Amino acid sequence: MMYTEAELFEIIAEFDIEGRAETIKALGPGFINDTFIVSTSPDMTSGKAPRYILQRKNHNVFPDIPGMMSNIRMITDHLRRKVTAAGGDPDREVLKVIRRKADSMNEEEKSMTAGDLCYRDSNGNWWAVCLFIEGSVTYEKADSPELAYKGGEGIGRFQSMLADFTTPLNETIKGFHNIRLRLAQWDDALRRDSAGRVREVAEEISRIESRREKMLDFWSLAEKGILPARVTHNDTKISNILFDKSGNVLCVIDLDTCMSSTSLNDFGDAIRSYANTGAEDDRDLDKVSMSMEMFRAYTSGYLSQRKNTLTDEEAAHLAFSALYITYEQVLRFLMDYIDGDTYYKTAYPEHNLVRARAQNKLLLSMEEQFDEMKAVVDELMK
Ligand code: GN1
Ligand code: MG
Repeated sequence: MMYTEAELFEIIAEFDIEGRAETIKALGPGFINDTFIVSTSPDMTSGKAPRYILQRKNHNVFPDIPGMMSNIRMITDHLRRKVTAAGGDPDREVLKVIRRKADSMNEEEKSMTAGDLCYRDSNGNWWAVCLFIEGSVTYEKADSPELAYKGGEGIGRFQSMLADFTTPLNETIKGFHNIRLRLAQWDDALRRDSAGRVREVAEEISRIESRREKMLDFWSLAEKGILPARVTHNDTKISNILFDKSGNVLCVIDLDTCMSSTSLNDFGDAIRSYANTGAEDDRDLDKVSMSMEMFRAYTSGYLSQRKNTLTDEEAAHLAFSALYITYEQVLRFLMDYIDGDTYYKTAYPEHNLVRARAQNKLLLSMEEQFDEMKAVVDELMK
């Protein structure tokens, strides 16, 4: 649903931002939420005019938005303590969530967990706000091994700072990276064939099926606790990381999917994004492959922070996690195509199919280089 500018101004007025909102503009290519950037008029005395990120959180995807905001509060509070203790600047190095104005909240909101961090409008849509970090840079693609190294280092640090976080987190999306559950959804989608597209994608379907058992075997390691559960971000693609001007990771954003799971998800998803020589939705499959150079760079940045804390089982499965998450992504894009494009935002009718094919090409390239990937991990673990 589209909101008018006037409605967006009413929504931002619910939040305790500094100054008066001046402009609100749509931002970025997120597949799930709607994102806006809000500028404010400069404060008369300080001259400061902070900007904010206003987001409509997709409640079809996230059934419990207050529960999700509660996770985000716990995680960012923890990170703020860590960054402050290390002498860093918590307003730049941690996502800062903005509260509601106390006097605009009703009794129900006041009694809700994290009711002070989100607003539900009269259409039933949920909104949240965070501070925009000035001077930060984002990338849709890693343009150099140096950047991939820094990205790996940043995710490694994020995981290290959260290593002693023990409060249970809400499961914001049930079984998010659980391939057993995804395959059950997949079986249902094939049976339903809602959009009548199953026949058209028979070849793509058989590729998913041929890898089913291998992927379930990996996931059973997480189910049995052989791979330990840790705080994970679950969406570590490069565009969810803010870098500073010198290419260091400032801060990890988009904390909506932070949950407890195997930390290998975050490694695998990052490789899926950083090491792809093409775009996630490339139509030109010749452009898509996994760059060994980027794989090595990201992995060395990551292991520079995590080498001494990963268990032997985690280290042994690091390389496979890239195949696992890429497979899951092929399945999710294809399943959404089969369902008639109900989950991901799409720019054109066959977008999800194009995405699935491009991710499948990436998966093939990873499979071809799998032995080498494992050898790189072993070498860097020494
Ligand atoms: C979605 O919203 P965005 O673009 O950060 C998705 C991820 C996928 C990604 C594919 C909640 O992330 O899981 O990997 O698209 N997020 C959710 O690019 O489903
Ligand atoms: Mg996301």
